[in-house]
Amino acid sequence: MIDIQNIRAQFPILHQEINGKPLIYFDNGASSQKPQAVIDALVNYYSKDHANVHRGVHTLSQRATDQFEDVRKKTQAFVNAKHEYEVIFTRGTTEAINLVASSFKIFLEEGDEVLISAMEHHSNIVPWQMACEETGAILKVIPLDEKGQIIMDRFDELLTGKTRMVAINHVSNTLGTINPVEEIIAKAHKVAAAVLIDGAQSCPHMKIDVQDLDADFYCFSSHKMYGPTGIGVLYGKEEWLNDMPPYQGGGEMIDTCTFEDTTFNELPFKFEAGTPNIADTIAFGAAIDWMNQIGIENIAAWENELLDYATEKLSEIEGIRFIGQAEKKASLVSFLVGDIHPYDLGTLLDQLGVAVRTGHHCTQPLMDYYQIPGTVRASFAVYNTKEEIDQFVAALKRAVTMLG
Ligand code: 7TS
Repeated sequence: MIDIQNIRAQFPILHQEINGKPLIYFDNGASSQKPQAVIDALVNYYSKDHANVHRGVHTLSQRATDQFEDVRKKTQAFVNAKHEYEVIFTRGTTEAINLVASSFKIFLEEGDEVLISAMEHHSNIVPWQMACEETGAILKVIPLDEKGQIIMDRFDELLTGKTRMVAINHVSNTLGTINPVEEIIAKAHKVAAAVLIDGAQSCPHMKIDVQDLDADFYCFSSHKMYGPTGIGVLYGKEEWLNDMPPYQGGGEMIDTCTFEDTTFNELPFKFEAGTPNIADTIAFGAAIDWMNQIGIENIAAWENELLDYATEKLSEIEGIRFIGQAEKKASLVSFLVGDIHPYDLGTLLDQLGVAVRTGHHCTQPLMDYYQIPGTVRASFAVYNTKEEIDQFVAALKRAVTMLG
């Protein structure tokens, strides 16, 4: 069991009023708030330990390097990667996917196929479109059923000997659907296709074991996991990462460099050109410690309770239409009410102190698929409460009355 009041007390930002009302923060899918431990880690690092990493003999540089590399070990343990050097630090999920899509091009030839699903975030669509455009490979889209789940029979048909890559989100940021990635990975491997899992919305909410899943690549962002912005992770299997060319050139990623020729550094440094985001990486380590201390199973259990409670309470609202009703869902509700525009609902909710996201959630093709302009999305984190959901539903009822 978790002590919700103790957890809330650790998030300074939550204790304020917005438009004269206590803040209810339900935009965790976009970015979660930060506990004091993470804020302190940033301040402590800059106050006491800052220097560039991997290059100085002096004490500060060694301290910074030790702390930075320690986070790689924590990340390795967090997702159960086999090797520490399979953890590549990036700016976030977006950069992690771009890195793979760019470097993986060497394995793509004209007529090869890349499979994505109809529920992908733009960051797991556009990099593949770019890679396909350059190589002549073909992007194919796995359709969804009316509940917002991948139609596995269609996936089975689309997966062929031509498929080189399957790129799928673990949890949809718009629908909340938890995809059967284990099954998808096992099937893809039977045709020797690689699988990239976009874990931006799963890592904050559930236990991830990349070895158990047998994922080739797994991408996630610190800022959705109670950590800072500007730092994320690409986990990649050693075999792939060794065969892939570097994404960017620069300092740190070389072994030897002359004007004629350059040889590349070993993993993970081959993929980490330039001075990394040291401070935010170290504070991300504090976020991992914080999540471990609460326990990812406890986080998941509480958020599932919030999800069930919110779904039940929202169902009372006349004219509500849930977008995304998968059997297995994580931590968010997306909906429309009657023909009220989601933007209008979001604006009124903000007046009432409730932060939700409205719009297409960077999944425009998915909105086109459902033929809707967007949704209102309430996404939960471990510090949210049932009382907040009650207040949110009451605020929504008021907003609907005013707009109806
Ligand atoms: N993939 C998914 C499934 C996401 O939800 C997001 C961000 C990204 C990738 C990109 O992550 P980034 O950290 O690199 O930006 N999703 C959202 C959202 O739902 N609202 O704002 C950002």
